[in-house]
Amino acid sequence: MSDHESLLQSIYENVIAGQAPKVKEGVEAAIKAGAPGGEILNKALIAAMAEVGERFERNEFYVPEMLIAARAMQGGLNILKPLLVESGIEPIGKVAIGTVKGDLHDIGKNLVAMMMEGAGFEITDLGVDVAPEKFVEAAKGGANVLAMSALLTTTMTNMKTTIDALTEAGVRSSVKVMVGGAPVTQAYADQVGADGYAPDASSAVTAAKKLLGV
Ligand code: B1M
Repeated sequence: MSDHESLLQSIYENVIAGQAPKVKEGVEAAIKAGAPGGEILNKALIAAMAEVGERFERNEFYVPEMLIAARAMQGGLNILKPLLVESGIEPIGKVAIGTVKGDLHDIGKNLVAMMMEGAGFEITDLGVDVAPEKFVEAAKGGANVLAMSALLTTTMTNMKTTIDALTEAGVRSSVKVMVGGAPVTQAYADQVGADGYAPDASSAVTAAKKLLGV
């Protein structure tokens, strides 16, 4: 195993074990050793969370283990952020992003926000458990794109509720709506009347640019 690979492997294992300080050290060491940010993200951090999800499904992990793994991953992501985000560029559009009502998962949403910020969008992060009215307010406040994330099959339906609220408030046509998150598909996006869908953070950037024609 090369130096890079063993560093990535140890980050992967420490995310699963929820060892936040070791994940931070590992990400710092991998950056210092010249590992590309995309590899640290995909091969170590995201791969580890996928494994955590599988262990949860097999009843080998419970919510507390998922939570400490998520915290460890978020710590690693924060260190990686400067590599994923370039600052000082003129905004190419305003995006308000949030995880829909009832849903507390924020890692994917944070990653999408980081990548969009890196691509030159101005980001307003509405947080998690975002009520439809908050998205409506963001649309009224001048956002060009509303980006909704959902990780639960039980909360993805709030994407439709939010789109309906935008229509009722008379602002649906003034804003582009993008949806994403593990259970969300292009077919679902079409079904709820979203303008765009992306399966991951980097294609979310491409989709948002396409929606705004930039
Ligand atoms: Co939860 N959880 N969780 N969880 N959790 C899942 C989602 C689950 C699939 C696990 C499983 O069973 N295998 C399952 C959902 C099942 C379902 O709905 N069918 C589940 C469950 C059941 C639950 C609870 C109900 C558990 C319980 O309490 N019994 C509970 C719900 C709480 C709530 O939200 N109300 C719960 C709680 C939690 C924690 C709080 C412990 C923690 C979240 C911590 C946090 O986010 N701060 C947690 C975690 C960590 C997970 C897993 C393990 C990992 C999620 C993650 O961060 N992935 C997850 C299993 C899994 O996904 N394998 C699971 C990494 C992240 C980078 O990926 O978020 O998919 P993801 O984002 C991707 C893409 O989806 C996409 O880009 C991102 C980067 O590529 N994307 C977008 C995301 N948003 C986008 C928006 C876009 C475009 C692309 O445009 C707008």
